[in-house]
Amino acid sequence: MFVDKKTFKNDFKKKLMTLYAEDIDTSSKLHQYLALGSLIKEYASQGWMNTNNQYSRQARKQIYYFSMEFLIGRLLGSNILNLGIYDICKEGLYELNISLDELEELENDAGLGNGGLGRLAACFLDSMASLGIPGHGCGIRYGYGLFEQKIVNGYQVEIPDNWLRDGNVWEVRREDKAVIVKFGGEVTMNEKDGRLYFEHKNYEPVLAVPYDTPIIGYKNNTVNTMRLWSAETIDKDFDLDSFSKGQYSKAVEHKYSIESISQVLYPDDTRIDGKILRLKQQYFFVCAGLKSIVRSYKKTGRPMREIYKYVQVHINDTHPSVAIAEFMRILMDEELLSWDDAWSITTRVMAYTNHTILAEALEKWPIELFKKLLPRIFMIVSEINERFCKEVYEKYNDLEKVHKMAIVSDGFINMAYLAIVGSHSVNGVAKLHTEILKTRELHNFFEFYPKKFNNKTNGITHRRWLIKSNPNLASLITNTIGDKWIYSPERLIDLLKFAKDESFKEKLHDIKQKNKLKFTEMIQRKYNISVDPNSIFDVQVKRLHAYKRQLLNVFNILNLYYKLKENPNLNIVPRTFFFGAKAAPGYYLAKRTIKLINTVADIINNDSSVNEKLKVLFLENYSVSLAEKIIPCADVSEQISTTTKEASGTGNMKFMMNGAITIATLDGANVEIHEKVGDDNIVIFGMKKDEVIEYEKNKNYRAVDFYNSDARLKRIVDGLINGSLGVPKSEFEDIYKYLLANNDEFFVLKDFSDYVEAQDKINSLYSDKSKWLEMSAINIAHSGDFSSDNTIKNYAKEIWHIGPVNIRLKKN
Ligand code: 26Q
Repeated sequence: MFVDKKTFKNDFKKKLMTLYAEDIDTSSKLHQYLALGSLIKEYASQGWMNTNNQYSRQARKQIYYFSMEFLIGRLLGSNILNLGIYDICKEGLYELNISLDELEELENDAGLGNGGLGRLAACFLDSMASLGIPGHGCGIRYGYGLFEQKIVNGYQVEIPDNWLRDGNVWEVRREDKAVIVKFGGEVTMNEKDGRLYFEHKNYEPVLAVPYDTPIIGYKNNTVNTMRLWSAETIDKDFDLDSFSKGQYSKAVEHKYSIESISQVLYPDDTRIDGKILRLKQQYFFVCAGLKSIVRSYKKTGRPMREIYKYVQVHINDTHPSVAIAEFMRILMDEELLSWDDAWSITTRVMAYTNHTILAEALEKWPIELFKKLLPRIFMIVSEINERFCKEVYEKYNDLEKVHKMAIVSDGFINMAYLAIVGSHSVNGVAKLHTEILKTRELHNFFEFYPKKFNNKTNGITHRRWLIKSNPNLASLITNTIGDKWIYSPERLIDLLKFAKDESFKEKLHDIKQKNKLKFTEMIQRKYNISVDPNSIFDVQVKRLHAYKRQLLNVFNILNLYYKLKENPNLNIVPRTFFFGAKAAPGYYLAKRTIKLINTVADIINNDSSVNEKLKVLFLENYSVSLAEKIIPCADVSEQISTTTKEASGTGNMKFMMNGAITIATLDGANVEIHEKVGDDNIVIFGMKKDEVIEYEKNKNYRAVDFYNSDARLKRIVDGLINGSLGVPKSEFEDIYKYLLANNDEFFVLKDFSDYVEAQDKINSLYSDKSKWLEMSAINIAHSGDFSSDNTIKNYAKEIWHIGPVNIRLKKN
């Protein structure tokens, strides 16, 4: 899109006036933000219409990315960037005495996700639009996103995230496109002319209203759509029946019970508890999404049996996997296709990505609960199961195998198995992860369907995570190698030639320092803590989970602290350890770990004998917008999960792209980062995959042996319960027990010594500034391969079989 500065300024002033009857001098910052957002959406609307028109005119295959989570973050800055008018807006506003940065800060993050999986969905939307791929998001418009985290006295406190309180300038409510979703009731079966008909009676209807958000491609006129569904009562305000009988509270209760379906995001990404509301959420958006897809497909007048040529539904983990049975229902009950035809179409339409191998995160639904809420869908799942079991039996003649692979077994429906059986593609999210799925977790299925399985290593959008969040680095890169990398991020590799160029490295250094300085000023203002911008910024930001091993990080810090106490002249580069992490509200151990980090931070930061060299900061409320600030400052990226447990990780890629050096286990995508940059440009430590697997198989790990044989560890672990941390002895007793009595599930004690050594190595590498900057440059150079553009190209080519559509600029 094109607009000149003068027009932009006028448009902006006019918006302020038409929306609020205000001018620049009388308007609040919030009104200025809202007016700007509304103007930017208007600028995008022509492209949005063109894109939609062109997609339907040309009958192009559409991808629908079904996800319970879209962790979009803020849109103002990235929308302006993608429209290609960032400088115009920034300068224009500046001339009006307004800071664009400041307005961007007023936007509430759309925190409609827990972490990696939700953020991946957001990066994918950005990449699909930017590559001109007709791909859209389909999900839930939660009234409340992931909770806001406050730290009170070192503990996490959760506050509801009322992200819509100031309105949402980006969305458009499309009441005209609402559909009805049916829950509960009974299904009766009738036969007519040799065909079975199913009638769903006494169900509870819920109105699903879509809200559309434009997803703007980078300077390519493409504007795709993220459609999020909101649950409402059919009778708009109240249950009119109860209302007219004077049963007011019943009427209101009914309204709230319906609306609760899209009210909150489940804040847990680890242990699954089979709550009926969660299943309601899943079926709610899946059913609504598929209805709207089928409706728009039917408008093209093409026969239903060809829909697989024009529609791909991608299932983001098992959460939307009821889509398989729901699509079967539509094709059979509504479109009157036979089972075999419906099945062949469904499996060609659906594709599934697996994001986890942790057993406790695999979704299973109790049959009784499922059947009651979704009676017809249950019948279909049962039929899919029976037919599949028969196939397995025919192939292997082995009932035990059938039992192991059954979709419905031991009282539960195994959603991963349903997703595999009902899709034409099953992918893992990093090479190692896919390998583990194939050889272990899903081995039986891999043997049965070898061709379905494939790997698609995750990626991140370099537009948000480099161009937008680290503009000075982006400029330096462009000044050094030209701007081809912006459209072809793999061209970042051209930077390799400059990895030994002193003048380039000096500039790289200056940019990092500037970012760090800006961040420390913010910390000073907000928390009144002074941080040395010349210290090493060592950052671990991600969800808090035992397998991610924030504990290991804390133990190294305590070790360093004790060493410094013993020898205050210890020659180390000053270091600041940053943590950012939300714990699931019911995850007790994770919450204790937050308290531990804050307790250690308090001790260290208030000990003047060490705090010139060592500081620890827990950053409250880690979120997409905070990530955009901290990642460009990082010198060291902590990716220290127990090997085999982190499916991929995506934070690791963001840090690398911003020039941090990674300290890592060979887990998830760290393996591929290591492959690219080589031994000299990453610091690897810890157990290897086979070692973890061996220990788990033989059950012969003894945490207590490591505790007994390493005096440093003993001191640290004992410190948890002997009062030396200045808190009641009971405070960290459960962490202590978890490590010793419960045998340290994630091998923190085992990897401790190796990790300390790796951290020493970081210290000495950093001391050689020139070498460090060379490593940093090499990491940036290789990071282009981890752009989600690359990932999406692979999905498009190998799973969706689709190419880009060139959206023409057309003015109406
Ligand atoms: C499921 C049922 C009930 C309640 C919650 C859930 C639930 C919600 C979210 C289960 C899992 C999640 C999120 C998982 C997740 O974020 N996984 C991460 O996905 C990233 C993208 O592929 C990977 O990089 C990470 O390694 C992986 O942990």
